[in-house]
Amino acid sequence: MIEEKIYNFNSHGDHRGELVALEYPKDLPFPIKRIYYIYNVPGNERRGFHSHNKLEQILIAVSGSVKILLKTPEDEKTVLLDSPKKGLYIGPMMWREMFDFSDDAVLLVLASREYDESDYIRNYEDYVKAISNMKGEGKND
Ligand code: T46
Repeated sequence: MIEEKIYNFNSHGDHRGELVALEYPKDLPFPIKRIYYIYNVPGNERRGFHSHNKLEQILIAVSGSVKILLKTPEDEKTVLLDSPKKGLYIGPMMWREMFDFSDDAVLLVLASREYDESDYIRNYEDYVKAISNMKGEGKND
């Protein structure tokens, strides 16, 4: 069963507005090696459609909202990101798709590793095979 891991960040709010500060190891499970953000996504577009071998990430909707589908061969779960105070952790070997971006959505991603195309599994059948190989290897431990 997929159990999403949500980080609830502290926001320093006063009459001037809000500020969220994220530090490793106090607030984050890994030191950040890379940051990217996704915006201007048409509401009917879906992105992602891949898994990562090693990468860990935290996704934050710093503006607007977006839905994240987390999927394994056995299960799937949709998580709504709609607050700059909420971070969704996605670890290795989890299929993800992002969809239903609001017009004002900005999806900020904190990543544990530098960009490396060879870390991606972009074909779902390859992903299912990789999971099944991992389970096979586990049986011999
Ligand atoms: C993920 C989800 C949540 C780079 O050159 N450097 C980068 O660090 C990244 C992330 C992407 N790119 C290039 C590679 C492609 O030519 O930007 C282009 C779009 O990337 P992609 O199609 O992989 O974007 P998404 O939105 O499908 O997926 C992204 C991340 O790639 C992925 O790691 O988990 O967001």
